[in-house]
Amino acid sequence: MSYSVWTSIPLSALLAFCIVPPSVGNAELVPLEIGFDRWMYPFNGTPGLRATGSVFGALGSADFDNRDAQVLVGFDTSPMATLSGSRALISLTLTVTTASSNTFVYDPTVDPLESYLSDPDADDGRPLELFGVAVRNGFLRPTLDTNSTDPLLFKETSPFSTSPGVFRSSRSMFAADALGADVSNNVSNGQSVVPWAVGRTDTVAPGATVPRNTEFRFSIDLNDLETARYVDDALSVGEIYLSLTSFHSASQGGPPSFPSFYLDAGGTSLGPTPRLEFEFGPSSDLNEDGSVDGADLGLLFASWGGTSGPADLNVDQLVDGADVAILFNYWSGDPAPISIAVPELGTPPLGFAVSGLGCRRSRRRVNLSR
Ligand SMILES: [Ca+2]
Ligand SMILES: [Ca+2]
Ligand SMILES: [Ca+2]
Ligand SMILES: [Ca+2]
Repeated sequence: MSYSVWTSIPLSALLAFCIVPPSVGNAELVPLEIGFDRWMYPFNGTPGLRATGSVFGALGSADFDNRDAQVLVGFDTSPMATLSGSRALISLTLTVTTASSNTFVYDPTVDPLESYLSDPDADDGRPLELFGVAVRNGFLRPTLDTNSTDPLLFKETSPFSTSPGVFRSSRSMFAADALGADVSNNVSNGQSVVPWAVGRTDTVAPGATVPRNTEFRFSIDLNDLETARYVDDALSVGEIYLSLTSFHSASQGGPPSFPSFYLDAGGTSLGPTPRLEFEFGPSSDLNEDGSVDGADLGLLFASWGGTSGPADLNVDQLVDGADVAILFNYWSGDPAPISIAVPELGTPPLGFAVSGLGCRRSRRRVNLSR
């Protein structure tokens, strides 16, 4: 079995930076509406037209994936092409809304692998887990274009598998880690995997049943460098895809015991459809003259140690070296600095070393700071 992964950014390009926790202040929020949704389940007879999509597992089955029913979502990120060219991405959150009524119990934390094998589950319920996606069966990547006739692009209505009657490890598009490895059977493979986010809500207590129209938010962990690379590549291409999964149990003919979520039903919907919210910090072009250069660096240093303002590029309530790193990442002046003596916190930035050419941006990039 082979698969292709839809990422290509050198990890080295990201190592000097990191993402900070979600915050407010000078941040700019960009919400995106759903552009692709697919209930990725072997017996979905109306792909691309579903009003809802459910997630559940099939542990112990030799025929079906452990993460049997998945919900795939995609978004057009092109509206952020300009923003992501000068600002650090500081948070990324997927929101989905339950269409199911009191069919499952809220568990806000990852359950250890052993709890799916031999150990008892320490807390009630199972978490909702979010991953990236990858494709196989000859597909090169997904597409938002539902009218595409390109056989190399997986769209909402593309076949679940190109192997008739084979359901395990054969789905054409699947939940994957940031390197493109299929995580759909991690339990039977004995692999502990870390989801990119777990669904959380403030309106239901852990251990309580979840009513219809409950919003779940997935705050994607951008501190993970591989995940950040996946997101960065998606911004470059202009499309991002994610997979929602869980190990809730399901029994044929029995009452629902798993979550389902509103989808767009091919253009109509019965409730709030999935949305994705990008949060960017302030522009590195602090003086708004169209260039990120020494003048902006000077303004940043003038704000050194401050706890707010546009120079706090990662919106962590402190102007420090992390913000300098972000500014360098978007440097467009000439020459670009490649080394700098960053002052200690609280110390006025009396001087810095500039040498050579480098650090010039040639593409959008996710910024990372500590
Ligand atoms: Ca848990
Ligand atoms: Ca649990
Ligand atoms: Ca400037
Ligand atoms: Ca900062």
